[in-house]
Amino acid sequence: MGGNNVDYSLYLVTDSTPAILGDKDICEVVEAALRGGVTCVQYRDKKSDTGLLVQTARKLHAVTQKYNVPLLINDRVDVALAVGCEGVHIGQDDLDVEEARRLLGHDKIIGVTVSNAEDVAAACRGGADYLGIGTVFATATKGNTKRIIGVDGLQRMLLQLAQAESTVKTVCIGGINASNVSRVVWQSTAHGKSLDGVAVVSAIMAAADPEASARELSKLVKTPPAFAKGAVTADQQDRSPLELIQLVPEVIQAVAKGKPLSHNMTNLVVQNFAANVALCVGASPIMANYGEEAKDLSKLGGALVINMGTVTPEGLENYLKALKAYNAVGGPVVYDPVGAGATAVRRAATKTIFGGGYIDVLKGNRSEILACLPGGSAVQQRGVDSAEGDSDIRELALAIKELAAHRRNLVVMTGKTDYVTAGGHIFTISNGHEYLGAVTGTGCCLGTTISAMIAAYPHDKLAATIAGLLHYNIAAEIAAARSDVKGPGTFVPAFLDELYNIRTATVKGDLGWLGLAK
Ligand code: 3NM
Ligand code: MG
Repeated sequence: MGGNNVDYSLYLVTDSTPAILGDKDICEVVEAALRGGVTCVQYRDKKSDTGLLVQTARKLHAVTQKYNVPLLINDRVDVALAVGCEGVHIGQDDLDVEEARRLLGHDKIIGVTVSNAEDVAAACRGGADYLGIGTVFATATKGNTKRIIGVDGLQRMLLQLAQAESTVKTVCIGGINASNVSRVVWQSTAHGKSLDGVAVVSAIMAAADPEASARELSKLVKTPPAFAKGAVTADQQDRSPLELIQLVPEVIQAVAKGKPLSHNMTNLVVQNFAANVALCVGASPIMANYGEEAKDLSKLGGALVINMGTVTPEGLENYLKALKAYNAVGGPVVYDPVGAGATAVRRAATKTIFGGGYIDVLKGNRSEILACLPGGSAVQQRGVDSAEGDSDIRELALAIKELAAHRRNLVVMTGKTDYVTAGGHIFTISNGHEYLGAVTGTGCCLGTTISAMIAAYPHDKLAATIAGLLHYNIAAEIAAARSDVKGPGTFVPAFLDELYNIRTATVKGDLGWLGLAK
């Protein structure tokens, strides 16, 4: 079969429409892209007649041959045969792979568009050389795409291929550009079968300088994103609860010592409470909802909390700006999808945020987390009260483990018992008190607490997150047991006291070195 030695890493799909190509010459754009580092070219033109297709394809082939890069033709086996180029790319609505193979022979490359498990299985059975998996993100370039699969859908198909021990090559397509390419490639390596490349149309064809755009994309495809180095490792996940609990004082001390910035983009209800919680655990809070500010704030070594408790269209734009700013420098991000399942707006906003960047820690109650599961969830929320549903908890726990593995992040699911996983073990924390569920904003302030911990202890976000949960819940237990606490109202100030007291008690030890050699 053809195509085994093809470099698919930066795959250019052409577009001849005025909206994308403008008045530029397609051969000049493709040549510029090849100079920039494109490794494979597909000529895609849905409108021109056969004569013009063959003529243009011949010219393009002369260009790609100069760079020793394969040229594939979209849909048209007849055009590929006439031109003698390296192969075709066929969509689900076009002729089938077996037929294309019969016409082209075994030396030519055949790629197939796939967007679900059945497509993948059929394309592999048919003997496709590579799969174009999409549509990853909504894109203006192809309006009639059947489905937007997101990175989750992409990962599910890669997992399917890994399980089938398939050697088929893969690229992803749809809305890939310089701002998301390294994250998509990195998140896609979660399951042992990684992408062989990314396919783009507008990011190069519509660029003012196609050569520079191709060069940048080519570099980004090969470079892990800034936040990759802070992701939880397999070894870190493999620790026992005992090993993790021993790290808790160290994390609390790191917060006290580092006084990290906790940058909260949070809802109107909890701003004041969250700022006080941040102070009590030892962080420096800033409540800054304006996205433009995030670029500067992201450089101060803190962490960002995105809490969509009072989401608005403008707010969502601000979240995305801040998310990109923190991602760019590898600054940790906590996302609290408040009420995610409650309304269509919130479900869409959650999708937009996951598509817009990398989240280090996803924290929510059961119904919020349910709404974040890939493919969406039919479960509707009554409101934003902490849901203590009776859904099969084991099934949910396995779902969050898979969610964390897919996204390569941490998932915290709160409730009477809290669940924490980075895709390996599922840790459970059973501390806490029912008063936490009787006053507003305690879930949101937990997000703030976790942000302080991961900012201060960024090399071990699993231990940091667990330390945050323990600090928070044990403070609640101590506060609730105080004789001056009579109910939820008196609980709040006592809770702030005890968050503070745990920190100060943890860092009280005054141990130093004399500085002499052993
Ligand atoms: N095929 P851009 S999406 C040609 O999902 C094509 O199969 C898709 O354009 C699929 O890189 C797409 O400009 C267009 O988003 C991709
Ligand atoms: Mg097609």
